[in-house]
Amino acid sequence: MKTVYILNGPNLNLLGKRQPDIYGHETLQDVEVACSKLVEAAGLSLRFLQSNAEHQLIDWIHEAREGACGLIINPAAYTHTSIAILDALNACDIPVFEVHISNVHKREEFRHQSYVSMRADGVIAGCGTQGYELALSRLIRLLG
Ligand code: CA2
Repeated sequence: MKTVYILNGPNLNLLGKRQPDIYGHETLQDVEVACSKLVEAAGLSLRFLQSNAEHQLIDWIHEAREGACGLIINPAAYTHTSIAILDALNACDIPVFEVHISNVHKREEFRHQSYVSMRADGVIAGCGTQGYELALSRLIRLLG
């Protein structure tokens, strides 16, 4: 069975527990449940992962490169800093989508820069946690 990877960067384990004005009330587990339903309905399997460590995210991107049919990533603050994550994504031939829960373009200037956008096939920002489902439905259509 083909596998979709959804990777989440630092502090996203706090989703739904802090700053609901910016990130909403849904937890990362709620997001995983919603994504699992879409993935299963498409006959695919899901690896939904979160880490606060840059090297762990890079190792998972390498894993996805070998065995996944698509990758969705919310790199969180590494979006704006990590050339290492960009390099890892550039080594992947699968479709890559970048998701941000908040509209980063409406926020501080340092959030306007994304290294990951230089590789992403699509970018979704400001749609709340629904952004993950939007990215997934685009990925599923591309794979169809
Ligand atoms: O909007 C997004 O999804 C971000 O990727 C979230 C990152 C931020 O650094 C990016 O600029 C935009 C922050 C993730 C931290 O998530 C939290 C969630 C709830 C409470 C505290 C942090």
